[in-house]
Amino acid sequence: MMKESLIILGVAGAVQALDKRQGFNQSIPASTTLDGTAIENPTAYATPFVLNVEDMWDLLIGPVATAATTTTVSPTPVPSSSLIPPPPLYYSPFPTGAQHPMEPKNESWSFPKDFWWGVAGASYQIEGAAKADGRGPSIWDVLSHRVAGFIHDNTTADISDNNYYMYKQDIARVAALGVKAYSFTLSWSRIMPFGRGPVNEVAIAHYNDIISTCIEYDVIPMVTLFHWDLPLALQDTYGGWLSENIVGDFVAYAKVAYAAFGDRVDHWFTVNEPIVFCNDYPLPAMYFKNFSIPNAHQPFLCGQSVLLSHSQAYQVGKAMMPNATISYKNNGGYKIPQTNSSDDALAVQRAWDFNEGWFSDPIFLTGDYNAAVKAYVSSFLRPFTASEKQTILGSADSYAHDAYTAQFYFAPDSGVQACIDNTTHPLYPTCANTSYTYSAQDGGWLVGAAADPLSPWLHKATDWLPAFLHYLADTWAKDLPIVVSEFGFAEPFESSKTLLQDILYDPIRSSYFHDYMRAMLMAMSEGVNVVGCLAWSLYDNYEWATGFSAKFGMQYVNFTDPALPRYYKASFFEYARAFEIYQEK
Ligand code: GBH
Repeated sequence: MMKESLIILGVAGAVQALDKRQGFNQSIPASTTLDGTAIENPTAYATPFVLNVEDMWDLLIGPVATAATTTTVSPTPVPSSSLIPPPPLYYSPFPTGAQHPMEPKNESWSFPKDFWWGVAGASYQIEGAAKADGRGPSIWDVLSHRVAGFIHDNTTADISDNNYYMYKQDIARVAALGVKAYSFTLSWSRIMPFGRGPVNEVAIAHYNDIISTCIEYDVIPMVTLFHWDLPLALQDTYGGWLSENIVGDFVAYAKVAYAAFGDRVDHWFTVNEPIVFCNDYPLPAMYFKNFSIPNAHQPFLCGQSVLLSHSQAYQVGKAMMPNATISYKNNGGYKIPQTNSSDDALAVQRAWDFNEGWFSDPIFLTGDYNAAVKAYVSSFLRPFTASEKQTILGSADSYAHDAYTAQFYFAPDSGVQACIDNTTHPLYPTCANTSYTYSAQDGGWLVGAAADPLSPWLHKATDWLPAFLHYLADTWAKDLPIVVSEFGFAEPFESSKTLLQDILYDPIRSSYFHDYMRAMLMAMSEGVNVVGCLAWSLYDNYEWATGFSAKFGMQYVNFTDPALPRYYKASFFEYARAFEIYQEK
């Protein structure tokens, strides 16, 4: 246990923490002393409380559930009966057998021999073992335990897939289907319980064993340093990503990870989807220390810290591991103009500028923000120095994109320019409207089959993938390889299915993977250099604010059985089959 490190909370955080546990009644107004003298600046007073990691759990999170299994499970061999693929979804004019229909093969498509196809998961979503072996709390432990109404089904990821103890089985099961790569995230607050300071050697040993197990099964380990589970201590000490203080802490954490795992891990991602976690600011009021930064500025302060942190962690990583591939994960759907009007084209451009371009323009093109973002942020963000720009530019070895879907974009009713000129417009500053349907003139149909209603952003829009990949290549990747670092689908209403065999036969997710792989092959045959892809996700897991109610797994996990058994879904076989058919041997 980490006793040696101190966390000093400001008045608000500590009082609030005590308040929650003990029902303290703050009858003394914060702005007066006991003898009634007015205090000029009450926040200048800090508590002398010292919290160790156990205190943080007790005061700031509360009781945590533990799994039925809390020791590392040895893998059991996957029975060969579990490896029989399902009957196919597609009618074939010349079926050659129940399990192996003839698939018309396009002979001009192929995945090169060294193309790596894999599966991905992320620390908070899969690990469970929330308090085990000295892990410190992250902001997601607060969001799931404390923030009323934040999680759709009121669940936490205290146990989730119990991957912390079951990883050997998990790796054996993906290896049994021929998967070549497994992408997982380190939990920052396992490795450094307070995000900075002491390193937890038990956590290092744990991830070392995950990596060794991958190698034992001939699966390439790929590591993400940060997938949203920010150590709570960093949020409550200085505002987490809102403060540039995080840069030094992130780089120090990255160094610890590179030093521990860099001899066996060649593929690194620094941060997952900064557009998403930066737009999560401001965090819910009253549950985190409030640093009085205007709400509208917070995502961009976070973005600034991310660009500095990522780029420095990239440079340090390349110095320590010259042969490694280091990048970060972008995200966002393909943006289709809803009509061919010039204002819709402008809306599409601004949507790219304020989303992917916010990070990708500095990193891949110029070292600095694009003109649209710059016009907005220059009144409240300090400019990057020349040397920071130099560090940022070129700080990625591949263009990694979480490319799930596509949407239509169009101009606000008042037009794009009127929105740019009106800071109170609801779409300001991006000034782009978005829709999942074609225009009324084009029939008004949905862009493609809808995923689960709890993932309303997601549709099967695989027809647009070739255009999407060309766009990423032409705009940002240029000569660098492209990695599709996440893609996947939430089968509609899967959580209301009750029969095991019904759950395992997931037709829309299967057709998503079927068509996605062929769309990717088409783009590759046209010259787009995709070197690998990672399907989301290896199994059902904690879908953030949706809890366990939307499912992205290619394996079902029975969360009501304490043993948490895993089962392959049909879609996993569909994904694997694309490589049986198309990958060069
Ligand atoms: C990925 O993000 C995440 O990396 C992964 O952790 C997650 O499990 C997976 O997707 C599946 O969701 O509901 O309209 O506010 C994908 C990009 C960006 C998609 C944020 C959902 C919220 C849109 N995500 N977005 S909305």
